[in-house]
Amino acid sequence: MSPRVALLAGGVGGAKLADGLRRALPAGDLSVIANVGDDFELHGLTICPDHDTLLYTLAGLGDRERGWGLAGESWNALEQFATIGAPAWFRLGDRDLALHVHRTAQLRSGGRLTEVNQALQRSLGLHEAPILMASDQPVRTQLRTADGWMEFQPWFVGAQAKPEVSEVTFSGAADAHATPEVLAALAAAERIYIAPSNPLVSIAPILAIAEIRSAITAARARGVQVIGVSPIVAGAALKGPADRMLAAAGLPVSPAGVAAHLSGLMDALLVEAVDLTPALIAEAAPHVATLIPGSIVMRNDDDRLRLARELLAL
Ligand code: FO1
Repeated sequence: MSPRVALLAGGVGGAKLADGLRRALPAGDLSVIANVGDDFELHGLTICPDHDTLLYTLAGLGDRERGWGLAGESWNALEQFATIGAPAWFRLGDRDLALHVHRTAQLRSGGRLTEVNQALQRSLGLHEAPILMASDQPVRTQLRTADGWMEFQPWFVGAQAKPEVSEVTFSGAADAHATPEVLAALAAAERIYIAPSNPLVSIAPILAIAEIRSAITAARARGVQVIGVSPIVAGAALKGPADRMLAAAGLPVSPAGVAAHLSGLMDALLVEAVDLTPALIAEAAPHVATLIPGSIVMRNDDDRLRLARELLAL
């Protein structure tokens, strides 16, 4: 019997593991708790990039090359945005745009973010609507750079994550509540996984919500194991700027840095087998009791399923 699972996840790396777990588990046994720190407004629309990356990936509709957005997308609206002098730095495809327009209209009619996004999931074939928003209230990742404070997407996409980050905050997190769906998923979870997403900007905003942190602590107190998957392999991030950000935070660019950032929260961290040296074990020991060697790089669908099964078998 496989355990009921809650997965904390950001965008691209999180979506790959979520896809593997969804295929490995019986329907309804996976809840994905999505980062909301990347969400923002553009063209007057509410955009939830990590939710949408999870949605398109789990629905089998995502563009595999980019990792985000829809496969086979057209870009007429984007070209027109550029022509009329509207922001075109954030690439919204035509069909993706329809989703943001509909979501925004639903929210304006009084819908709750989780319910609106779950309806979108069902409309695209995810009948059990497994993706839960960490909060229905805004929690926004903000980064201090040499140019001042920046919102997440203008930094990540607009400035290509180039400005060095000296501080990260999650505005709104102190007042944000976890959703009833997230609290129910964590209360029912028999296993909690932390995806190989950027710990500083994809996982940290979820954990910045005190009710989520407490629910994870409560789960551990009743014997639920919290197991992370390292987003750092052989001294580099699998994707994105996690390696540079760990270095800028004064942490080792290794699974030990990931463990230090999530200190005391995990029972075990799955690392690529080649990374598991006595030095790494010693460095990570104050922050996580166990490092487990595995094969964690997900290059294709088979890798996603293999990693999911590896995690479930632990
Ligand atoms: N990432 C980019 O690097 N460039 C883009 O223009 C871009 C557009 C975009 C549109 C919709 C969406 O759901 C995601 C999009 N992303 C884009 C990905 C997103 O910025 C990041 O992957 C996540 O926020 C980080 O997890």
